[in-house]
Amino acid sequence: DLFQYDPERVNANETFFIRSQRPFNAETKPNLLVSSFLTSVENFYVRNHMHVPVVNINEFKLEIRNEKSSRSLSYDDLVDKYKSHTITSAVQCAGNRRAAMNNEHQGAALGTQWYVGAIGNARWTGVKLRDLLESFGLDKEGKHVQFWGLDCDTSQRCYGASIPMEKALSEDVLLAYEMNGELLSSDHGYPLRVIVPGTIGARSVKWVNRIIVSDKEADSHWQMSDYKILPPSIKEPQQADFDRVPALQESNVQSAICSPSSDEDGNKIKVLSVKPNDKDKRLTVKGYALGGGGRAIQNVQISLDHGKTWFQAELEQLAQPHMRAWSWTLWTYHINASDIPSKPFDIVCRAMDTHGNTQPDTPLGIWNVRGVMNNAWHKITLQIDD
Ligand code: MTE
Ligand code: MO
Repeated sequence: DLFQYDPERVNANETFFIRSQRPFNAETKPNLLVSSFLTSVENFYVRNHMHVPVVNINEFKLEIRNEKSSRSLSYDDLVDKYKSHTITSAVQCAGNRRAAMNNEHQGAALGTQWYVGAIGNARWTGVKLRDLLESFGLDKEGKHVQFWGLDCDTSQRCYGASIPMEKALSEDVLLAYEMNGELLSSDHGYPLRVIVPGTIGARSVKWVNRIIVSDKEADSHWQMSDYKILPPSIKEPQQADFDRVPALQESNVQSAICSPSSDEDGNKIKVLSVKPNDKDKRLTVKGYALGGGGRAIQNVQISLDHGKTWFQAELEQLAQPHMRAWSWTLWTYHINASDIPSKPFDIVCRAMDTHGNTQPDTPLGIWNVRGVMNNAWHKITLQIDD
């Protein structure tokens, strides 16, 4: 039983919408996402493609190699010999918001049916990948850096992914051993994981124990035949010529409404009944936004008339260096009671980054059969209780 070392997940049903148990896939309930700027370890979504591997830290070795040479480091070597670096970064699955990509015209978006919670924001501490590559003289030795995890299936195929060397040598790509100041939990990659900020979650390989510098991308399923935007004519992934489509790397501009929300499975919510906050008869709306690729969020806008007119939300964000805005932005907007229709009505949100990139109004124009990179305006439907 490969899953025998999966951790016990206390209160998982209160925290998450659980999409599958084996492997464990669970997204954070929306109201919890906006309850704090940093997502706690307990509340952070989990996306596992296989079981959680068990690691004996005294035997753990990180192998670093190219075609010519191979070296390895113990966990203590890594932690003691290299300078530590901390960043605040969101991690978002490229499949976040996939459920909203299913439509009657183009068909199903295949994969885990995530609502808006396959994202979290944390402080990550570790070693710069650049420092490691430079110390082994591997920084000029290949076009890609591959990461391989300890989670392998019965035929010894392990989770793996790669990023371009240029990204690997950039300031903030980490081999992280801490999340929010604690050692990594087993679901989030103990003892070591990659954090590739600004990039889809799939490249932030957990339980990493092999780093390979190569002129080739990782030949894993997840690099080659998944996490790609297939053309809309492809209705079944089996028909696809994956070699002609590039592997996704950078995230795109994203935002979602997280409060009000319901405890019911987010995907099925049609109308939410809410009471305006009593005192001043306002309705407070909250959510997150993320620029992707290190681009900062410039604004988040709310519309009550499907995008004819917009209101500007207040932003909570970190001061981050130019093109290194890895953290998410949280936002708040108070709707005045006088602006709230009495019948059920929709609220939509959309964000714009500092480059003017913004979100498409519907998923129709970005539909793809694997349902990745859905960043259409997020909409919730509300009914005000009297
Ligand atoms: N790394 C390994 N070894 N195995 C995995 O299944 N899933 C990837 C990535 N790294 C995965 C992995 C995907 S698709 C995502 S979105 C993120 O981890 C999720 O990270 P989290 O579970 O810490 O939120
Ligand atoms: Mo993912």
